[in-house]
Amino acid sequence: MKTPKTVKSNPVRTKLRETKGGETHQQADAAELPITTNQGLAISDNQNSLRAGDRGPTLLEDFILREKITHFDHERTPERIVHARGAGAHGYFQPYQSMKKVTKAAFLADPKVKTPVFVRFSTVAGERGSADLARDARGFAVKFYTSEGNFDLVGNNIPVFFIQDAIKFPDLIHSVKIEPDRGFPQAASAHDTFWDFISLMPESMHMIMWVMSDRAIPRSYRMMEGFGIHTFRLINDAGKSQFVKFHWRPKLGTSSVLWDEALKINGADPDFHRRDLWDAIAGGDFPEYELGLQIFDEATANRFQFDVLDATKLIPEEEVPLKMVGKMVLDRNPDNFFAETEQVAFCPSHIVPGIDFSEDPLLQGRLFSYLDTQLSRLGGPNFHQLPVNAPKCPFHNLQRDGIHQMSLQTGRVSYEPNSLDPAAPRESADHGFKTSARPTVGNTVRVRSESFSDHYSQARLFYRSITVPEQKHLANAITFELSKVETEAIRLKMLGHLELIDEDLAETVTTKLGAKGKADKIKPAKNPIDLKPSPALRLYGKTEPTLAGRKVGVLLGAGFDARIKNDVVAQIEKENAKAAIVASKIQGEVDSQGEMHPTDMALRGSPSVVFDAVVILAGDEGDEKFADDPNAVNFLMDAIRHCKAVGYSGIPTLFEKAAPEEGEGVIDLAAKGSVREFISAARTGRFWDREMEK
Ligand code: HDE
Repeated sequence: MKTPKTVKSNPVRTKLRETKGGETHQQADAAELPITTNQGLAISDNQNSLRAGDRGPTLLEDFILREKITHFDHERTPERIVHARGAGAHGYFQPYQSMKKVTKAAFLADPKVKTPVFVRFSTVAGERGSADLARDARGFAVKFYTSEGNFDLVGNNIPVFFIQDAIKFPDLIHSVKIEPDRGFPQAASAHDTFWDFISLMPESMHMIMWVMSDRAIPRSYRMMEGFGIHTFRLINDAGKSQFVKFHWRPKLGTSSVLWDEALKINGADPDFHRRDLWDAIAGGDFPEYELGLQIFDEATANRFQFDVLDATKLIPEEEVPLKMVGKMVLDRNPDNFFAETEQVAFCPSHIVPGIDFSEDPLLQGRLFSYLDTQLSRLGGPNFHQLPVNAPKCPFHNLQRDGIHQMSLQTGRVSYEPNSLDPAAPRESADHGFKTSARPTVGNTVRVRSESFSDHYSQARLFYRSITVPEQKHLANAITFELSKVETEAIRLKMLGHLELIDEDLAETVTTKLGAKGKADKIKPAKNPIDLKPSPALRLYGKTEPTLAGRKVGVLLGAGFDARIKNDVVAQIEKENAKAAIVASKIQGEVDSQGEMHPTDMALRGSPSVVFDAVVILAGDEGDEKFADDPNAVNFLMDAIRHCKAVGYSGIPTLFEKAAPEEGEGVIDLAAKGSVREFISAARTGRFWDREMEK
């Protein structure tokens, strides 16, 4: 991967017009289209409104001013009620082999065919301008523009959800959003209303384990998994139906940040994830994900101890392995954030022949919600005509008119059947979507099925399957969140739930809260059972260590050794990672020979939390200066605290001030072969033994 060079300014038209006031008037050349109004009228002066005299009032007659300001006044559309903050990208999906045996979906049928996609990653709770590193689930929504119409796989980065029935969704979201009287906290679940709701929702406990784990603070959208969550159906040509769960697996492996890093990243770069995705694609390092399917039949579903229609449960991969069926590559940034990322409208009911829904009551509710919300968010029933939403295959029907109608709908006939227009669209029994035949029995009831009642076994399964550092982070996260809850009764109820999940976890959190012996006793609807741990649920240790796609901060101080710098940068780039050169001054830093080296970032705005590993190089002068600079001291101190690989040379005084010099993953780069040693440490990622917070 190439390290970015200093950005040059674009050339601009320099022909200026003389004015009395000295304002800038850039002029279009004779051959260029001048700036115009929305009616195509060329504008002669885009700097001054029409006024009665040099210093007089502005005239109502100024239609150019009014048009421009009116349009500006209406630039914002309502933000999404959930998933308001997101980042999007274009790309394609390509299957590895034909999946015709199990599904007639065309986009899974031919390994030669690339289907265009648009993906939007998002946080759930925060508003549009909130910070990226909130503790939250992430949306992972993919629109496949298939030859048979759009298929939207609107998933999250966590394989289960908080609730079992759509009727609880408004309550869940109201509880996690800003509290309605005070208007805070923003993009944070650490407050009373959220935990009050959760403490009364035993069904949420499995999801709580996931959102309190490191999964909820991913390192990058490029390094997180995705899940369709619900059970869906696959239908083949013969009409045979099987169940399926959808999974995305990132090629770069999964990785998260630590909570202390998340807090600091939100200050240093609130756009951390959005920028990371943009920069990777712009630099030609295209994010890639594999699509995995868990396919199983009705008989298998009936053997599970839980109900496959219950979205708070997952199917361990050890029981139904993933079949990897294709890859998705994101290779193009949006041209316009608003037109594409903001206006894209995903909808779980956008489906294609070969895929069908299940009776999961959460999914069934979603089938209503998305179109409904888009009617108000995008202002009318024609948002499907926006370029990012329109299918790339032909589509035509007899729906007519409506606000923002963009197509010129011709002809006399707008109904069907008709005998007047042989060319009018008509139904197709052969190619049309057919809902799979499913038996339905029973009275109309409002009940929760007893098969949904085990709320603790899979929560326990998750906690007992993850690695020890992940368990520790999870306990710390619950402690952090519950410490922010003002109402004691809510905290004690939550401790009661934790006791049912895992005694050690409950004890750790109880001790950290100082609430020994105070937990509520909770009577579960069904007693939890011990399930066989599932290593696939771990974040770390599932994939080979790699530095690919990561960013190493190389901090230079005056008098550094250029030979080491050049060697380390070359080896980082060889790993398909990025080296970001940091120095106290953005203009650059001098090496031991007095030569100036350009810089990508200034130390003041680039704490080590924005990097995956760091290198610090200096001569005597630089070392002294670093030791006196709190930014440099924090840079090293945090890199050590966050268990990152650290390569260094010539900074004994800085070490004295900031951290011990010894430790696994802390490598002196002056020694022979040590740069390779550093690269191998950086591939490993974190040295958990160094973690100070117990
Ligand atoms: Fe959503 N969800 N959701 N959701 N959801 C929306 O649709 C809703 C749920 C998800 O990047 C909204 O266009 C209900 C589960 C993503 O544009 C809204 C229920 C999962 C996105 C809505 C759920 C999701 C949304 C808001 C409970 C993971 C962002 C704006 C039955 C499988 C898509 C919009 C994007 C967005 C409703 C639960 C994923 C209000 C009623 C479970 C990734 O329609």
